[in-house]
Amino acid sequence: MNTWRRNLIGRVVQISVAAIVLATLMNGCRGNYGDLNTTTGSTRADFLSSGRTQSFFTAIQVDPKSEDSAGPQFVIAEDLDGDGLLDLVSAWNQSQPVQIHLQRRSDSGAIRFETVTLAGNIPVVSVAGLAVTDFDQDGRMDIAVLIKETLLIGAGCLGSASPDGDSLLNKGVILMYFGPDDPQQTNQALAWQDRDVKSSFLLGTKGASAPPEEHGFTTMAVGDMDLDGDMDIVVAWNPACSESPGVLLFTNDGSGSVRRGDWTVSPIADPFQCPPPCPTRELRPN
Ligand SMILES: [Ca+2]
Ligand SMILES: [Ca+2]
Ligand SMILES: [Ca+2]
Repeated sequence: MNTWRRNLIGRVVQISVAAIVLATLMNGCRGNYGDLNTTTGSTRADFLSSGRTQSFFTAIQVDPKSEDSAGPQFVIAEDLDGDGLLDLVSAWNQSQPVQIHLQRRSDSGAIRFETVTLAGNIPVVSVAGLAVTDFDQDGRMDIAVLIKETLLIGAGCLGSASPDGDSLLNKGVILMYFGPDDPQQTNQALAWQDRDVKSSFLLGTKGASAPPEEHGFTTMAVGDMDLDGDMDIVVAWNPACSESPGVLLFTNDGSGSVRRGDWTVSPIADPFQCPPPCPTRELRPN
């Protein structure tokens, strides 16, 4: 047998062995997911009944199943009650726009969540953002939800009188919930104090049917933008007033003004639309 034929046979044997080993490993690693959705009698059980998924993760439903008709839009993990266990906050397209899910542990370490729904005085159709931080600097976590569409009328342009807008447009606002002084009352809905950011009652384009990523308020970020020690809010806004910029900065004068809802709103200058002298921006090809 010549050399090239021996090499060919050797390579075929190597490939065959590798294929057998790979097939064996794949078969051994493949899970049986046939029972993820099972029917017992007249009861159909989905994967939430067993917790099994087609992955390495086990699933549990955090919010009560009876509450999930509106569908959560945003969720954030934060320790709300200071017990060292991460809790969850979710935002929903409904007039009770915020749910807090407090993590509890059994003696054996099993995780469950105690859900509390936070309502407000504003009718809510859809939400566009969620943030959790200590806005009023009292050491307790607070919640801000960016509401894309309320049933209230806001201002069409910055600095204009409110209400002055078209009822068919998005009517947004930032709604805040201040955490209770006593951590033991975190699971008491009435212990959370709600307050709207007055200057955020603003109109955007399109109506309530617009998706969250389009028209009116579309997203929100939080940080100490002016470095004065308190948290500020930045939102993206597709305004009804075509001359208004689309990114707004909300700053405050400290705890008292935050609690009253008195925030100062400032547009972030658009270098393509502002009058001279404008911030410069160089456009260069990559
Ligand atoms: Ca906690
Ligand atoms: Ca606080
Ligand atoms: Ca600040």
